[in-house]
Amino acid sequence: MTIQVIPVPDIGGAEDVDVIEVCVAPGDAVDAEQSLIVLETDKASMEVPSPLAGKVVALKVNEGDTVSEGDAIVELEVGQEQAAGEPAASEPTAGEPTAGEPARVDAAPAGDPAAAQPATAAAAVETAAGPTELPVAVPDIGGAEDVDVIEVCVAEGDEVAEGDSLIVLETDKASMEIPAPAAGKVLSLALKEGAKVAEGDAILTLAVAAAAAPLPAAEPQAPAPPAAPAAAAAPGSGPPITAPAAVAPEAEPAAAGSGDVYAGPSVRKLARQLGVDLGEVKASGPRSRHTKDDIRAYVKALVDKKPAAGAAAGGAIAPIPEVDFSKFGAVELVKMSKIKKVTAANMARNWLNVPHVTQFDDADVSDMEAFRKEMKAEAEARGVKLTPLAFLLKAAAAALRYEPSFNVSLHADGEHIVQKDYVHIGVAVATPAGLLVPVIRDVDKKGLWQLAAESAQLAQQARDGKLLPRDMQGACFTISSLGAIGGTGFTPIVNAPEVAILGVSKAAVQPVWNGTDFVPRQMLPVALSYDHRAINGADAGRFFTHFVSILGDIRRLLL
Ligand code: CAO
Repeated sequence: MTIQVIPVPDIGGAEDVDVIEVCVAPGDAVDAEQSLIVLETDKASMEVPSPLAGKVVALKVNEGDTVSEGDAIVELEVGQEQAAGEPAASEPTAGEPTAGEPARVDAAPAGDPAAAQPATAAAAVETAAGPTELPVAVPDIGGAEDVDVIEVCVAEGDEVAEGDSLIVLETDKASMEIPAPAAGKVLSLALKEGAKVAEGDAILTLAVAAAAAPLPAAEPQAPAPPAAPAAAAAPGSGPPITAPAAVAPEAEPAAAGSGDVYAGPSVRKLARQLGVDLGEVKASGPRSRHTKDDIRAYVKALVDKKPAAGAAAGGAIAPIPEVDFSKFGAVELVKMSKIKKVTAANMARNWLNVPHVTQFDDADVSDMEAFRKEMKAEAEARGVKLTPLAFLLKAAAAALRYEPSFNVSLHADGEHIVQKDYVHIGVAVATPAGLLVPVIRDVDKKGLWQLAAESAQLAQQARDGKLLPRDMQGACFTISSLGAIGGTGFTPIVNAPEVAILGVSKAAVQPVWNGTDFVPRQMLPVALSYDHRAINGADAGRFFTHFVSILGDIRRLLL
């Protein structure tokens, strides 16, 4: 067993290249050709495979480091046989590739200037004056043949700047963007998405200002650097322009990097900038490739769902899981009415924003009900139906005046409360379209007949869909009565920015202890929910006791 240091191979002379992924850990057994790290420039990503099989003894780079050719990646414990047959991996021989060079070298030898030569024989065309037509061809891509064009980033007529991506190529090991060698206008495209290309194949023709046309590469560099022009010829002076090489010509085109994720370097860069794990993102591109739009959609969805973040820590709301109910039986999707949707949103808003406290009590409405029945004939004569609601409105208005801390709203500035000197009360009305809350104004100034008439009229308007927005605005407090329907109690949700709501259940005769006997009394269960930011329990106790005492003896309304 010997220890071999595996260095960064020839990466086309690129310096300070980002290590975006370390694919192995100390103790891992790796096969020859297994990826050790993934490197990424702004134009290309590439995996660096292990030249030898062995066991990782130590990591010499971390994710986020930058590396250049020759920097140590890992220490590998390898068998004698392998070690003997290979040149020392710690001595990278970029430019002198040999069978044992620890970089994957599938292309023209790195030291061969031909590797950087313009690849096609097409001639650039110079016009006498004005723009020059500049054919742009696929640069040296490490000798790879039949490479897929997975994206054409420009269209005919587009203006491009030097360095803008023209096309994206992808093999099973790498994706690379081919940048424009010069600024100009795309005159014609020579290929489409899905085409297969090799070095020298025409990409497009650019119209460039003569002065902007790239100069010929005097002496092609060896090896051609990954992000610099591989070769350029002056228009009209012979060889065509190849687009700048986007990836180390020696490097086997790089892999996606994380599992089955396929994405171009610029997409990966965007993902990294936003801290997005591409493995989590749904790919919509051809052959399940990730696009920038996929990342944007993913981030947008996260932002929209923001309250769910941190749910595991108990700091927010976890989303309710989506369930395919049809697995359990017949289902039908029924469209929600607009009112139901608004109600749902408002309920969730109020429930989440308002720290609710609900107090319960039973009002002895025996005398009130006796009085109401006495008034029945008179009510009929007036064309009014006198229900408990008018009494509830009147008692609530009196309690709001008695305990003004209930007649407030919290100011949005968080510094003030808004104390109201009017008493408008909303009444929840169940309608076929959903819940509506018309508002009766100045309840404290109106008599029972008027309140009965107005509430009946507004309830009817609500059921007929004839309420105007102003009919539903300005309430200080809400009454939600399920008394005609049933139930012994419920906890109503405060209708913010109001700070309290009364829930009324069904009155029933109950045995009540009067100190000596159980006597049958008509008891009305009531519940008071309030915003505990605005109202404290003692205030609520006073309000509720006063309210209940009025219902117990409506003569108190005169006091
Ligand atoms: N206990 C026992 N009986 C009651 C009662 C109570 N708390 N409240 C009303 N009743 C009786 C009425 O006296 C009337 O009986 P009579 O005809 O014998 O007098 C009957 O129930 C029907 O009353 P009503 O519903 O016509 O009139 P109302 O004034 O009591 O209520 C309204 C009006 C608009 C509040 C009601 O129609 C309504 O829509 N309630 C539903 C509100 C709602 O959905 N709240 C929930 C909101 S949160 O989800």
